[in-house]
Amino acid sequence: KNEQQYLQLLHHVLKHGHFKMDRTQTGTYSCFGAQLRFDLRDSFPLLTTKKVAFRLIKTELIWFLRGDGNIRFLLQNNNHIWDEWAFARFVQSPAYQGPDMSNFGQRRLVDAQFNQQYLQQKHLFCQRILADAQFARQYGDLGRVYGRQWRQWRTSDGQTIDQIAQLVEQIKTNPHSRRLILTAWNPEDIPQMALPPCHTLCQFYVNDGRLSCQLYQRSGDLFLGVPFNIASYALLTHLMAWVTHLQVGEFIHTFGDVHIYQNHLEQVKIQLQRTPTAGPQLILSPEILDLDHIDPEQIKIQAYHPQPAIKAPVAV
Ligand code: DHF
Ligand code: TMP
Repeated sequence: KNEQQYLQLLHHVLKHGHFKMDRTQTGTYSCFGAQLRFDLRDSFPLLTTKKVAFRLIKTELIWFLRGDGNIRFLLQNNNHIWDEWAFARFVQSPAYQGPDMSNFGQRRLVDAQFNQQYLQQKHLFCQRILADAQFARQYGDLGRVYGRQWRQWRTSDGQTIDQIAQLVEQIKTNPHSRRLILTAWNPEDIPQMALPPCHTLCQFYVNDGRLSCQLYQRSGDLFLGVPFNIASYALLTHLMAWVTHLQVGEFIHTFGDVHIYQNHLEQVKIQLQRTPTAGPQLILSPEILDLDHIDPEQIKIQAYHPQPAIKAPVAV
């Protein structure tokens, strides 16, 4: 069963992960190398052992597919999952005049009064991104992240490559190709990214009229980010299959450093006590003709009956 594999990996990392201090100074239990396989034919792999906000997953993927790297579009869709990384850049810039926000990711977890200040400043920042297009251009941008690499990879002669358009074309005309690769890992651009891509590279594969996808994720926050990543790439596989007139096959999720943050241990234990139920169905509108301008309303999830959400702080 699909979700059981995820729970087994949670259990495995909890039991066998070695303690590792990490970039965010939170501390993780970590393993190197793991693989999950999700059969996409019968149901959609959105976890049922905790509620996962599909709305946020679809608007983030639509944002990638637009070639966008600016959080303004996310905020316009009431999606705040990337706020911290844009805010971190802003508070380090000379334009920021408010109270000291250095090391806010750590301080907000241990100092309630500071957390209030932080939430207020971040709220003001988001309001300004929405209201002021010029400010948004300057401080809403996360750099040359996923969407930019997918749709506008820069070449040495000043052109750009649209990897998504090329893939759609290749899957249609040359489905048995072994070169159906989508990569976000661009070494030249890494220094200009707010966060180097975690889902670095994926490959598509066609067999028996079914499209499968395998992702290599270099770094996986198993409790918080990975449930999003599973659903996001399952959705990408469905969308690619839709525009190339194929059925869906499998999503294979391969990990490098897969870890549980030390401050997610209680949450993980709660989740591991729960039993998964039948997964939901994905409904794509026939109005979707290309991947460039999908409306969130054109993607729906049906028969999703998850157990309650489990909150956890994200490490910045
Ligand atoms: N950093 C870290 N340390 N872990 C991540 O998973 C992560 N993910 C990023 C950017 N940086 C990251 C982008 N994706 C959430 C989920 C995905 C995501 C960022 C954040 C998140 O906070 N999810 C919560 C609440 C979402 C909400 O309702 O607003 C969750 O409970 O799933
Ligand atoms: P790192 O760049 O030091 O690896 O930190 C990135 C953290 O964010 C790491 O815990 C993995 C997590 N992450 C995900 O799990 N999925 C994602 O999609 C993103 C953007 C980050």
